[in-house]
Amino acid sequence: MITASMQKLLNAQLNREYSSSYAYLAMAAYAESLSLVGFAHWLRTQHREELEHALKFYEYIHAQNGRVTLAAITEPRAEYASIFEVFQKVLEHEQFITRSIHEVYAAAEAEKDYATKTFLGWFVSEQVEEEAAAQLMVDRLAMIGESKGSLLYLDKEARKRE
Ligand code: OFO
Repeated sequence: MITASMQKLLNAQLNREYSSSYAYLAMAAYAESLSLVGFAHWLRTQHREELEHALKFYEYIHAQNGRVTLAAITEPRAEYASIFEVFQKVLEHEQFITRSIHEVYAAAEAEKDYATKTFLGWFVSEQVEEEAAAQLMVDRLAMIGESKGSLLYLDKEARKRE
């Protein structure tokens, strides 16, 4: 079982995963509006992964005989200055998620809630990969500057994400 305060923290994280998912879908829609279908694919894949993350929290809370409560999802931003700005926001957002996962992990540690710590360990590792993937996109987009040809090349590369 989990404590009431841990349940609250896990539900809040579940909500953040859904909000992330929704934000990435809005970013995908922005990329679609520019006909950058490869970046849109990358962002939709990210959207789906966040849904899976949210469900992991859902299942874990229930497995611990807790109660899932769903809160409102933040309305995502629809417009951006460029695809470069989109990926800067992806990176910032993943850094924010890393901090929030670490906070829940620290709370589990303080409560000596070893099961929740073990559950969150997967997310701690996942965040290292998520930040690295976003950082790579930011670095590459920064590298190409205003070159449309290079942007289309990166768009094609982004389409390969599984
Ligand atoms: Fe993008 O991260 Fe979920 O947890």
